[in-house]
Amino acid sequence: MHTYLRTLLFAAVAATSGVLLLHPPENALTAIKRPHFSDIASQSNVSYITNDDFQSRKYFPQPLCGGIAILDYDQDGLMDIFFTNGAKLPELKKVNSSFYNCLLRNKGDGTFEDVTKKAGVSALSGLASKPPDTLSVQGAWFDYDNDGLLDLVVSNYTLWTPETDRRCQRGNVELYCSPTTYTSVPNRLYHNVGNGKFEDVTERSGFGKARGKGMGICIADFNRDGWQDVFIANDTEPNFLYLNQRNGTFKEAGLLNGVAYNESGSTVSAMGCDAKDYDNDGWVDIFYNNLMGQTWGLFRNQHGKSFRYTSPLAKLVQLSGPYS
Ligand SMILES: [Ca+2]
Ligand SMILES: [Ca+2]
Ligand SMILES: [Ca+2]
Ligand SMILES: [Ca+2]
Repeated sequence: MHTYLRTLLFAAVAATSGVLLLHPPENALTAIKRPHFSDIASQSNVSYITNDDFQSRKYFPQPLCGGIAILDYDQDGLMDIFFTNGAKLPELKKVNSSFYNCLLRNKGDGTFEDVTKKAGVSALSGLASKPPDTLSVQGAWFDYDNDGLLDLVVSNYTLWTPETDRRCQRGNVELYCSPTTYTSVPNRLYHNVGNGKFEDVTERSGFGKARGKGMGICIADFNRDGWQDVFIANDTEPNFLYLNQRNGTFKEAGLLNGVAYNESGSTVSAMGCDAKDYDNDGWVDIFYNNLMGQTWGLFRNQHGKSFRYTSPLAKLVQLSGPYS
């Protein structure tokens, strides 16, 4: 190499090194700025452990066990935590305390108090009106009639009893049966009538007309008319979009709005979902995850008129393949 060029190259490298020495490497700054979490569970005296009564015989409800809701149940400005739990199988009964649900009250000092017994559950709430043997998956609070009281929507999966449980095996290996071997059911909507009481309005509201295998629930005003709408991801069946008709009823319009199926016109094992405006255009979009080997669904809201399946454009095909 020419001496002059070598000198220039050295000067350039030295200058670059000087810059590097004067300023910390970019990845070090990134490391400092990155948010991180500390596990503080051990600071609270909590005995909750999720118990799905796992055993060699695979009962259908086992993998659906355990959920978490974050809420401020006592309205003191601090978010509390509620855990659901499983039950002894196949009888599906909470035969001992290892299956109990758990409510943790946020004490505001980084610790939580187990108030499960103190809080109790009222049998007169009106929330126990679902058909017998219904396997529910998720609940979400929202005020669908804009009266200032939070109403409740519950996604339902199927009807199940120990007697109707199907046993699936490959050779001697126990398997969970395909969801398609189980019946589809409506989701449920409960109207908050005040004083801690609820009314089951599933039929009157139109929720009862659509039957699926409900999993994740997302609430948003997708068409920006001032009334909250509901998206429910279905496992192996078309997803639902319940559009609020502003008169106490909903119209299921998942197919018309392009969120029922993926780009190939197929259903997937949709599981959890979320509704956020991922591209900051002012219109809330829909995302769901599913099983390994399938593509997570991302639906871009087309100004409240319909949705467009944008998983390939957003490069979710490559990202989601290996994950559940
Ligand atoms: Ca609280
Ligand atoms: Ca309400
Ligand atoms: Ca709306
Ligand atoms: Ca958007």
